[in-house]
Order: sequence, then C-alpha cells, then structure tokens
Amino acid sequence: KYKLEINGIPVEVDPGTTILDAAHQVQVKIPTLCYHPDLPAWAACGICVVKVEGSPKMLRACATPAGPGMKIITHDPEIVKVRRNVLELILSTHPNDCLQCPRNGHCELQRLAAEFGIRDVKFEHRVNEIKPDESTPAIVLNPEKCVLCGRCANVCQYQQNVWALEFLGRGDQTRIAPAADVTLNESPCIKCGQCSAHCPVGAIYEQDETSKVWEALEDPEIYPVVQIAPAVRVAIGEAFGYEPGTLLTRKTYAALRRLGFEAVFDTNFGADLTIMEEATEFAHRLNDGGEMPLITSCCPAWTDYMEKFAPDFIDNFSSAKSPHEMLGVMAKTYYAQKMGIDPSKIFMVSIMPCTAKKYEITRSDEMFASGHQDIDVSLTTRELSRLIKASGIDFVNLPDEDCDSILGDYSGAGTIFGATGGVMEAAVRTAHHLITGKNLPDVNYEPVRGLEGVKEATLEVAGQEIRIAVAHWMCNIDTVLNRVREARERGAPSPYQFIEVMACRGGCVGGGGQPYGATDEIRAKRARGLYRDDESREHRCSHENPFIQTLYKDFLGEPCSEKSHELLHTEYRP
Ligand code: HC1
Ligand code: SF4
Ligand code: SF4
Repeated sequence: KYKLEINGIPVEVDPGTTILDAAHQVQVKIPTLCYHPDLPAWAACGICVVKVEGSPKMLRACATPAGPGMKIITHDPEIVKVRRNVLELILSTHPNDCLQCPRNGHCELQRLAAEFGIRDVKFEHRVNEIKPDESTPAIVLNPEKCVLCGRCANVCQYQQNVWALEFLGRGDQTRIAPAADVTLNESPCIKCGQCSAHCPVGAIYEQDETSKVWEALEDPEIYPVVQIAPAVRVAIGEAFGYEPGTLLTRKTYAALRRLGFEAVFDTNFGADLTIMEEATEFAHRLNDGGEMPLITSCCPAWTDYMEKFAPDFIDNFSSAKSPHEMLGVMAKTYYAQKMGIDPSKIFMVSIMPCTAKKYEITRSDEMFASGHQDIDVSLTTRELSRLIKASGIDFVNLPDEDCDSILGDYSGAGTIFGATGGVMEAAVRTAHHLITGKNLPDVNYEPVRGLEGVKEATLEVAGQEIRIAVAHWMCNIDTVLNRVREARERGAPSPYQFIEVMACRGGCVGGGGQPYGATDEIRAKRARGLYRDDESREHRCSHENPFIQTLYKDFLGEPCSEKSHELLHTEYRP
C-alpha cells in the first residue's frame, strides 16, 4: 500500500489507484466531466486538475496514479479558477437551450455549472451549427451539444466493438459523427444506446416517443395496453430516489393503470413463453443433431450485430422471438379473442431498459404476425419515468397493484432474464425438465450469474454433458464466437452447445435506456433485485407457470407447434 496525503488527510491506497479514486476514499469529491468509471481515463476535459507538491504543473486526477508520499491539494482558489475557465470555454461553444434539452435536470454540464455558480461566461458564445441525426428509430445524435468528452466513441469502439462513432474534423471544427460521415442508420450502429447512457450531456439520447403514447392514451377509439420488461422494475425507482435494485413491480403496475392503460401485462410472462419455445428448440436440436450451438436471440442489438458482423452464425440463432414481441402478438390474438376486442384497436406499449427495442419492433415482417404491428411503441425506462412525472403521479406513495394475470403472472425464470446469465438459467431450468421429465435438484444455477464478461459452465442432463457459455457487453462476444469458429475450422464439435449473448454490460439491467449513472456496482444491485424477485415467486420455472400452461392448452397447442411458429418465431438475414 502507498501512504499519501490529500488536503492534509492521510490515505493508504493500492498501487495503481488514481488520485481521483484515492480522493473518493477520504470523501473528497474532485469534479469530472469526461471521466466515467466504466471507461479508461481519457484526460480530455481538464476539470479534475489538482496540485501535487513538487510538480510544476497541475495534474489530471483521473489519469494520474497516486504515488507514495504524495501531498495533494484538490481545492484552492487557483485550482478552482482553472476549472472555471475550462467550464466557461465549454459553455462558450454549447447551446444555451437547457429548457428544451432532453437532458434538462440530468445533465452533468448543467450540474457543474450550477456547482461552480457560473453566472456569466467571459468568452464569446459561438456554437457550431450541426443538424441532429435522427436516422435511426433508436437514438438521436445531436453533435451541437457535444462537449468532446469522448465517452460515446470509447463505449462504441472498445466496449461495444462496433466503431460506429468517431471524431471528425480538426481544431474548433472537431465533432462527433458516425464513422466515414454517413448517417447513423447507414453506419454499423447496433442501436444498443450505450452511447446515450454514457453521454454526460444532451448530445445523444433515445428517440423520445412519449407523445405517441400520450396521444393513444387520450384517444377514446384506442384500447391501450402495456407491458414492463424484467430490468425496468429494479431500476425505475432510481428516478424517484430509491436505491438501485429496489423491486418496484407492483407500484409500476399501479402507475401504468393511472396513466390510463386498460390492461397492464408483464414482459416476464413473455419471457416464460420465450423459454418454452427456446428450450424446446434446444431439446430438438440436441436430440436430432441440429446445428450447434444454439444462440439466444432476445437482444436486438446483438442480433443486429450478428447480422452485420457475424453472419456465419445465423443458423445458430434461436428463431424464438424476444419476450416483448411474443407478448405483443399474444395480446393482439389470444387476449383480443378472449376479451372480444378488435385487435386493430389495441395499442401495445412495451417499457424496456433498451433503445434497440425501438428498432426491433419493425425490423421484419414477422413483427406484424398478428396482422398488425405487434408492438406499437417501445419506451425506455427513462421515458416512462418522465411520463409518470409529467402526469403528476406520486410514484413513491402509490399502493401496490397486480397486473392482468392472463398475460402477466410470471415465474422466477421470467424475471431473471434482465440480468446477464438469466436467460440461460431460465432455459436450463426448463430444458432439464423437458429432457428428463424432472426439475433440477436446485433450480439456482450459480455458474452463469455475475458480471464476469464470459462465463462458462457444464451441466449434466440425462448423462449428456451440456457445455454453456454466457457473454455480455459486446467486446466479450468475439472471444466466444472465435472458439466456435476455431473448432469449426478443425472439424471438431462445437466447444459449446448453448450460448447466451446480451449486448449491454450486465445484460438488460445495464441497458442503454436505463436511468443514467449506471456503474458495475449499480448493475450488480439491480441484478440482485431480480434474483430476490425470482426467489420470492411461487413458481421458479417457466413450464410451471399456470397461465403459460393454459395458453398452450387453449390457444397454441404445443411449444414449437405450427401455430407457435407462425406467431412466435422469426428469421435472421445477413
Ligand atoms: Fe431484456 Fe428481454 S430480458 S431483452 O434483456 O429477453 O430490453 O429487461 O425485456 O424482450 O423479458 C430488454 C430486459 C427484455 C425481451 C425479456
Ligand atoms: Fe455505438 Fe451502440 Fe451508440 Fe450505435 S447505439 S453508436 S452501436 S454505442
Ligand atoms: Fe437492449 Fe438488453 Fe440487448 Fe442491451 S442487452 S441492447 S438492453 S436487449
């Protein structure tokens, strides 16, 4: 350990700790703007400068390791003056339309300006006028607001391995843009929204579709229904002052009813349905020697990535649609029939932790399997929190309510979909039952849990070894795919039979549409909330969900039946 002093306070740190982290240890907050705990320090903005005794220059706390014996000063009038200067320079090129900005109230630049008490800027106000890029259904890029912190490009290039964003131009003409200056939609962007979740200001944000939902809720001719994704229930509370990971399923149902939805469903039910189809597909492939490995396909950013960058795996994809799509089509067929409602009047909104879901809902003809667009609008967790606030709903004091059971009651397996490893664990629970006729002795399948980028496990089912891999956060995917490719080249059997992939760090709990400020600590708390939900459910396995059993008995027949194929499956294309 190194011993040093920060503002006269002694502190001991591990070698390699930055001055910024050392200061946190003794409750000293050094302001930052370009720095994000998920990303390597880029030292672009210079707001975090500090003085170190004996050093002629001020040093950047985010990128400077704390050394033994250092005497560091983080705040004095001179340091504050330098930081103010940096801020004023940024503000001099930043539009002043905070009131109309999607990040109003959640902007890191706005917060810094308030903390530093900036009242006027000594530099001339000059904004580079650049039109926003609204070419994708998922995110909007507004380079005019960009503070050149580099977070989005780093996330996109190194964390997501996509390389859709980069800096173009030089000097004061530098701007963030899709690589090669095409539109985002023409770029390799997979719509994961991680850039929007990491941007400190309003330069990248989700396509806001709340007004479409307001209109539907106001229209007496429309029958609005809604569903919430697994990962929403453990994150929505962050917008209302709750600890990350607080399970707020039933308050969210209540809020949605008060917004005016006629029926409140739960994507977790759809997740149970996806598992019925996907586990059956897996058992068929295992028994009949089908294409291995089977790869999960419920993450639309991942399927977009695969179609663009790994088309050699298309035949490995599960054809089972993602849970919210399955629920959408069931609402406009099964539920509509049962309730005697004209499906053309049903307006289905899905509340997702995700921006890519906005793209998924029209990605192919199969997303119109009911004869109508199965999901009309997909909102992010962030959009839902704004909708609730704008409606004057006192979320914290809402009573708990239940959802509409027929497409709502879920098993524990359905809820863990929202965390990396959860889809695999849910699938294993049901696949084991399908193959052996018995549940696993312990349904908690720990080897696939946790935030490690690639998790591997082996499971014995009826004397057969099933080799599993779980990868999340796109930069980890190639490791797994390359192992399969190598085996293919050697003509050897696949090193895995079943692979789960989620594009976002931590899985959907860390989705690009979740409340701002996620770190691994917060992602882990959200995941723990889902595992607690799982443990508290009466049924832990999808095949035990009585409403799923009724749906098959009354409407679908068997998993992977002709009707299931028509309504619940899709295709992927290079
Ligand atoms: Fe997800 Fe899914 S888990 S994709 O990660 O399969 O977004 O939460 O809703 O559809 O269920 C996201 C989360 C979500 C789907 C499910
Ligand atoms: Fe890159 Fe994802 Fe942002 Fe697209 S949405 S630009 S892939 S980080
Ligand atoms: Fe969306 Fe989840 Fe995939 Fe992220 S991991 S892109 S939140 S589906």
